[in-house]
Amino acid sequence: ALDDCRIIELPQVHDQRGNLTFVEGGRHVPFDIRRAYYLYDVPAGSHRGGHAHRELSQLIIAMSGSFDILLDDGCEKRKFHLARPHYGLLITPMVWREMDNFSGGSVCMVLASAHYDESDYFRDYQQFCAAASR
Ligand code: T46
Repeated sequence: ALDDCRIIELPQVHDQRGNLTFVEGGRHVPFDIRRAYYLYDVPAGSHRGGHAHRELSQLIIAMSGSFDILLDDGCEKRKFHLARPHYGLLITPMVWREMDNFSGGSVCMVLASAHYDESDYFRDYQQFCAAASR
């Protein structure tokens, strides 16, 4: 699953008025978009994430500012830095994620393949690793 996680470059339309980026479900992301949410007013030094999803796929975009995301499939870890609104990080199911190093004023937007469902979360790392190694 970690090999399917990747940075996706999104289309950009530039003109003298500024830039425009768009994301189409099933086209720029390999899922239908069922939910969007965003993290903002994140205090310096905050850690977010610390969980994995059974079924959910997501695209994470730094709409403003920057932050780091560490992905972990239970065997291998990979670190990404997001800093531009026309790149998104695709995270597929069964990948643990941790987010930190949020810059001041950063906004993290997430496009998700399903509505919010707490039963889709692994919030315990040992339980996640046990399930991931099965
Ligand atoms: C993820 C990272 C990037 C809702 O009620 N609806 C929602 O759509 C979401 C995402 C969360 N919540 C509630 C659940 C918790 O009581 O908001 C509270 C904080 O959620 P959480 O601690 O999961 O937030 P993060 O920033 O650690 O994680 C979130 C997503 O949950 C997660 O899927 O990948 O952002």
